[in-house]
Amino acid sequence: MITVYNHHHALHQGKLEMFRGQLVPCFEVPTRADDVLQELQRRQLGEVLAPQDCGRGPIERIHSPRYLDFLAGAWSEWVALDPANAERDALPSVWPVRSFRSDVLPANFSARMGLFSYDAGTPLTSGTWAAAYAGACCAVTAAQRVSGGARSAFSLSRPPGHHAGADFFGGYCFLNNAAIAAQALRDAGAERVAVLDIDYHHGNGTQAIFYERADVFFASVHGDPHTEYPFYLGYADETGQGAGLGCNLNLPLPRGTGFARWREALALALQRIAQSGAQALVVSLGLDTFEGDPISGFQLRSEDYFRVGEDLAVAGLPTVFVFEGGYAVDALGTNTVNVLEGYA
Ligand code: OKP
Ligand code: ZN
Repeated sequence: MITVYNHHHALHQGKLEMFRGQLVPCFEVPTRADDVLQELQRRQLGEVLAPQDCGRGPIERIHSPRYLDFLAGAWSEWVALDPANAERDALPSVWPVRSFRSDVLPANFSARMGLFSYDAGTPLTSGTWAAAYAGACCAVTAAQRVSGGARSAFSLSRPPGHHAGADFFGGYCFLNNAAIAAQALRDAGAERVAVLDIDYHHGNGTQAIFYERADVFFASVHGDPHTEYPFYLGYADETGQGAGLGCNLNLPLPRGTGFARWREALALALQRIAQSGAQALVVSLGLDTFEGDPISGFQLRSEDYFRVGEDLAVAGLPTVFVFEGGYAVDALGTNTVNVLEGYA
C-alpha cells in the first residue's frame, strides 16, 4: 500500500467550533493524521511519499473557481477586517437559506463566508487553504498511482473532504478530496468509477457533486440523518437525478448499529457498485464508526476493521483510500491501519 501523506496538514488547526450554543475545542485535530502515519510506519505497511503539486486544474474539475478564490483569499480578508482576528479563527454566522439569493456575491466578508458554507462547526484558519490544497494534491497523486497500475493507494490528509460541495465548506471539510480523486480517475481513462463512503456521517458533498452523473456511482453507509449530522441529506430515497438516476445509494442505519448489521449494508453497497460497472473505487475512509468515537453512534470494534479491509479487497477494484473522519484519537491509528492491512 502506497501512502501519499500531506506534510502540511497541521497548517489547518482549528481552535473552536460551535456546539449547542458554546464554542468548544475542535474534534478534528492534527494528531489524527500524525497518529495514523506513525502506526503505518510502525507496522511497515509500505512506502510513504509526498504529493505532487497538482495545481488548481484537478481541483477545478470539482470546485467552482469563485469558491476556490474565496478560500485562497479568506484568511487575509479576515485579518484585514481587524488585526486582532489573526489570533482567532473565522466562523460563519449568517447563511442564505430558502428565498435568499445565492447568485450575487456580497462584498461583505461575513456574508461571503455564509454563502460558501453551511455550518458553524468548521473554522477557517490561517493555514486552511495551504493544508486543504496539499490534501487535494495527495488525493490526485494517489489516484494517479492507481491509474498507473498500482492496486491501491492511501491519501492521508486532513482536513477531511466528504461534506464539502462544489462551492461550500462545512462538517470540517473544505475541498472534497474523494470527489477530486474520483474525477482524476475518470480523467485518466476509467469510464466509470464508484465512491464508497463508510464514514459515520453521510457524504453530502460527494453525493451532491455526482448526483446528476451516470459515470460516478456514489454509495454511502451512515448514521440515519433523521438524528445524525448532516441531517438534511442522506436518506434512502435519494437515488440520483436526470442522467444520474439510479447511480446514488444511501444506506442509513440507526444509532447503536453494530458490526454484523453494518457489514450487511457494506455488502449491499459493494454489490451495487459491482453492478454499476465501475472500473475503479474511491473509499471515503472515515473511522468514526468505532464504538469509542466521541461524536458518533455505531459500535464497530478495532478488530472489525480488518474484516472491512478484507471485504473491500474482495470487491477486486483498483482502490484509492481517502482519509475522512474518526475522532477517537487513541484508537485511530490502529483502526485505520487495520482496514489497510486487511485490504493488503
Ligand atoms: C465530519 B466527518 C459535534 C458536532 C458534529 C460536525 C460533524 C462533522 C463530521 N460536537 N458536527 O464526517 O467525520
Ligand atoms: Zn464523520
